[in-house]
Amino acid sequence: MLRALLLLLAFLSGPPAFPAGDAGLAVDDAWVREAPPGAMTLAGYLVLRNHSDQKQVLTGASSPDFASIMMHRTEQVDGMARMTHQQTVVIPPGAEVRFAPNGYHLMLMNPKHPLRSGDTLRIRLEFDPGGVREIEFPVRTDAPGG
Ligand SMILES: [Cu+2]
Repeated sequence: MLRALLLLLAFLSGPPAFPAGDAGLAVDDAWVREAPPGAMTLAGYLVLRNHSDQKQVLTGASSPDFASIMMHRTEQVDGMARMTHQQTVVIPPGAEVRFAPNGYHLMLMNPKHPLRSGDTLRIRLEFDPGGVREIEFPVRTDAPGG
């Protein structure tokens, strides 16, 4: 709620509505789900909003806290949840793509140290043509507002 208010205030304070270099691409509601100790993977979630009139493509992600990060999508196939690797994720002009449980997620592989609820980590997202964005992901037990 406070965050929404701050965003509204930022918007009302006049142009530019988006910071220089933003390229009309907003990244919101980023979080990582806390996993049991020793877990080899964690899942990261966020919302990508493309306010521009050109397609944006998420082409990769990385973080010093993980050996690697992949984009996955969970889909129901014959009643079974199945994760498929996504080489890229396209955000069409004017559209938003939600990374959320049971859908798209960042698959965070092999954490280099324990991550507990309350920690914050940084993940580098690469967009074409939007460029590189460093996003803070709080570690939580459940979705923001959920
Ligand atoms: Cu996955």
